[in-house]
Amino acid sequence: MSTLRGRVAGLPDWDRCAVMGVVNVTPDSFSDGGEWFDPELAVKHGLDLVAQGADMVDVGGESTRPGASRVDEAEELRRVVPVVRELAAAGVAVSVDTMRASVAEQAVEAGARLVNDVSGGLADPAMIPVVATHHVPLVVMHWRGQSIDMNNRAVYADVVGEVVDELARSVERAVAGGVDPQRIVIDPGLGFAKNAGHDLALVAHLARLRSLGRPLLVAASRKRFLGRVLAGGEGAAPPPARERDAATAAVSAIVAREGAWAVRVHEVRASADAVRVARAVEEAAQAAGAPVGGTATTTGTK
Ligand code: PMM
Repeated sequence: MSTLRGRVAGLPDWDRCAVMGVVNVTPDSFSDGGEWFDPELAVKHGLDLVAQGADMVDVGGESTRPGASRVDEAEELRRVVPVVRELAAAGVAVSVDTMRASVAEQAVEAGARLVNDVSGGLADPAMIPVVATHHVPLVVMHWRGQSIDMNNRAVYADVVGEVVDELARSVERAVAGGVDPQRIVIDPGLGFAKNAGHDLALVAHLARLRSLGRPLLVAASRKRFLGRVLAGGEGAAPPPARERDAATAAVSAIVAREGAWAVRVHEVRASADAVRVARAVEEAAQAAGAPVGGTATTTGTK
């Protein structure tokens, strides 16, 4: 199964789907805006996420919620770099969530081991050269433009096919710019220029994304499509973002079983359990001679 999941050069080889915990050092993220805006609280939160089972911690200083406008560069640097430095010094595998090459570069110099660019290198022409020069792994997410008007770009004839093709082009651009293909992770970008139906279709067809041959990160945590699934009826209000953690863990179990390399989540504990259950089921399925679903008996006890 690890062949399904793949490996990312420069990062540990976890024997299951990895869990990336989110620390948003922002006042306005849709899911946890304001909670970890203070750098000390952000560092403490990152350490708590590791204690709860996170394999990596993703630190971001710019909200990408639909309609968000950009934060300026100096402010993003001020928010992100000190938090990355402290977490990395504490031995945490830190990822930096940024579309800016300058932020990626300073974060890597402060100890970040992975650059998570939701634009897949499209927002800042200097991003690919920075990642290539520093030999760090890069998350290439499917992206069609900045958050301010991305919902207008949620138009697809075949969402899975178009996301696969567009991601393939972003990966080619990164490789042509000198990024080691063995260090590239792909991500369908759930909720980015996508409606709930698009997101569900992508989760349902992860195998087609995996056909690109790169490890896959899935970031469903607390997103709108889960709110829609949980709304419970025509016209009913979706539960708020913070009440979508059980649904998030359900997605973590499903995508781990489908060979995702990692999940990116705000609430770590339940997803850390989910990926371990998925791993145990995977091992049972692989055990010699054991058909999935167990052997048939007529007198089974529970
Ligand atoms: N989504 C958000 C932020 N960063 N990074 C990746 N790779 N994939 C995503 O889908 C993604 C991301 C949305 O904001 P949040 O931090 O509030 O979840």
